[in-house]
Amino acid sequence: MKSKRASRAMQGFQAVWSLALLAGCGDEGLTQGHAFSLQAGLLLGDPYANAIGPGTNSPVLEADRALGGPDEQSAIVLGLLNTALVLDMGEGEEGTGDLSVYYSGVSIGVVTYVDFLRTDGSLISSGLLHLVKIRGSKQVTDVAYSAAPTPYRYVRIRGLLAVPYAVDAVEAASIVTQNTEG
Ligand SMILES: [Ca+2]
Repeated sequence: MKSKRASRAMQGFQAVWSLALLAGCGDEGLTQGHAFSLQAGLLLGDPYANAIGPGTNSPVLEADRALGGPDEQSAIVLGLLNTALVLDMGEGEEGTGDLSVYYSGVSIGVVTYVDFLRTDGSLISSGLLHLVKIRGSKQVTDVAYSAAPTPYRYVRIRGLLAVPYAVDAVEAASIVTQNTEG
């Protein structure tokens, strides 16, 4: 009797623990500022990519899955030379701050680059993209934008030789201020 009650209590504990894990899932790594910028983005404009930009090449599979907010659907950047995923932040929604990259599928910790581009495709600056080996199913990391607040229209995420990875979404910490009154 005593052991039965103990085991029932244990089951209850496990259920609560599982729920806590579920509830907490996805919040890890997201800072307060991140949540704030997400909300501000919804009010003022879209901080996510709107379209595939020029220069995206065939070693990127399902590139359009990197558009919009994180939804666990990812573009696959194959581990081939000169692979590039170029994302268009949108006209009037150019990024002006650091870029958060939602990614997954990394087998070893590696570093690549994100290029920040003007509307004409010219390079403004590049930032390091640190991809850590994924412990869970997804990860988010910030790429520093050194030329802030110069607006960037496109971001070019460079591939890595022999190390494929998946990009779910990109999010600018800040975007050009939109005049909602038109
Ligand atoms: Ca996605």
